Amino acid sequence: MNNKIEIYDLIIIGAGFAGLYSLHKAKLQNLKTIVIEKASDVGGTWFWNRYPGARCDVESMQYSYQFSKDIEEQWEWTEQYSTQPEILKYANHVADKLNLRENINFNTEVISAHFIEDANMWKIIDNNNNILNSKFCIMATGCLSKIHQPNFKNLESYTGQIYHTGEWPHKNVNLKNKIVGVIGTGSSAIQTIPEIINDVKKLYVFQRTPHYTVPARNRKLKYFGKKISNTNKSPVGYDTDLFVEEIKAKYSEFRTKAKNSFAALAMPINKENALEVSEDRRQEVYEKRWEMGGTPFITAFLDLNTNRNSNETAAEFVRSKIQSIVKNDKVAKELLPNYPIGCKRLAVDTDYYKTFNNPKVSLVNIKNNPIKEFTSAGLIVNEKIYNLDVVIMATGFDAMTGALLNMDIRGRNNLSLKHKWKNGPRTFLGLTTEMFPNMFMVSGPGSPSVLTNMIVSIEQHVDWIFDCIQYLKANKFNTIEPSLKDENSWVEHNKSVANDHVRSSCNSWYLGANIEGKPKVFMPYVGGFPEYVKKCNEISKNNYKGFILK
Ligand code: NA7
Repeated sequence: MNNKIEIYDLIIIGAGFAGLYSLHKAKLQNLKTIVIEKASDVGGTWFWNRYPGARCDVESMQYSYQFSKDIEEQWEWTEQYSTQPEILKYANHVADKLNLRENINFNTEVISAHFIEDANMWKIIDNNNNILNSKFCIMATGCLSKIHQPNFKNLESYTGQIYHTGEWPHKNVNLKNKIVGVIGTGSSAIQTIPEIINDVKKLYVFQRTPHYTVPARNRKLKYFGKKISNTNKSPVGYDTDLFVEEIKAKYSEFRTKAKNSFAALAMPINKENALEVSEDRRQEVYEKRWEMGGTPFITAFLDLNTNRNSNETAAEFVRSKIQSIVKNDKVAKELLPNYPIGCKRLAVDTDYYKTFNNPKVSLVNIKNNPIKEFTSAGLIVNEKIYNLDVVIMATGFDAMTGALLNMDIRGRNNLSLKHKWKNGPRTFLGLTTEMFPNMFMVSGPGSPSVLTNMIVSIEQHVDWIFDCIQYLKANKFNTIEPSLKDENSWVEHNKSVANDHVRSSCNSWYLGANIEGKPKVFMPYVGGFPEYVKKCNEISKNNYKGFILK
């Protein structure tokens, strides 16, 4: 046991986009800070999710930091939707440019974080038994960072290779001429499957629930190669050529537009309601969105998220597309989702449905006949044995709370976060939780986070946290934590906005429904980014009303 105790102003857990920006802000405020990161390098989700075809579903020109004009100007994205390697390169570029690595402990995992009341300090113990003390603690642990590995019977007896998309190895995985099974058909599987089909000898796709996905229609970004001072062209380029200089010339206007939109994402909005237009008009709009590609499909009409009958028209349109793309009627039928579109996060793909026309692919419906068990050579479904050289688990994450509850976090009175959240997460603004003073979460449950462009949400959270730390210092307060009353009303407000929303109408990871035994609580705030920011700003402007400052 190493008893050396280091004392910091701030400890940040995680070196993904939230951790990196937090560290940058901490350095600007001259706070003695250390970041603890489990991985061997920066990047968070983009460090781990390096499976074939991994790509962001938010446009690159939007999925990037805006706090530094320099970085914004210099960095050159190459595609409309960036690949995982390019995003990781960007994270590395930011870390290098801002000189962040010297304050990051890589290959280190936090085991526990306990608030020591007498000293008003967080005591953190890592996997090397190092003890670190700190006044403030920022959990930049990510929303999709603890993988979900279902506990399949006899999994340990399987002698083939197993890879989880969320912990894909750094070495090249050779799938050439292999018989491969993919378990799960969420976004990760939807990106992986078309990417590996040419290599494999045979691909079995084990599907429990069909997912909706729309074509990305990803393209290379174009460069004029010259600086443009102004332009009238809309920077939202889903259905036009994308010239980077034109976007950059209007970048701040573009970013403001995004921040004022529901998902902190600038995308084309149609103000019509789906059932208030003619059938012809509806089809015309859906066709155009389908051709345009990407998540703007879900903003084809204003009421798709709020009116189930309207939503059904969009769902039916996608079903008809599936049936027209997939040639085998039986397979097409198995691929049809039967719940509201957008309830599970809408995926964007390149040739996903088309891949099912390839004779190498077999779709295995495991809805009513789950995987019974693994054998040494494969797995059994409905008494049929599938021999597999490789199994790809595309089974998702213990989202939003998984990484936090994986650590032994204790607040005042030795209260554990696990205990406090036993019936679901409870936060004030998704930033803080009562009984855990000076502990901040970036994009925590109860904030818009995963329902928005994550980087915009991250910057907003980090800015709010550092304004708060500055305020505490300037006003000589030692601690901040939310009042129980205000936390309760935030939790109730979250519940009420989620109640009738389409997002909470099916079993999704937003609801914790993918993890056995996890309380079913809709975790992200679904009231929209602008509304949320307004609330956060009101609170800070009112001397942190709703918080107890000591
Ligand atoms: P998702 O979207 O949670 O998908 C996981 C998939 O794995 C989904 O199809 C699940 O079926 C399936 N799954 C999970 N557990 C099992 C078991 N026990 N048996 C069979 N199938 C199972 O994770 P992704 O990694 O694809 O995407 C996560 C997010 O990353 C995504 O939303 C984007 O934001 C990026 P189910 O639907 O639960 O029936």
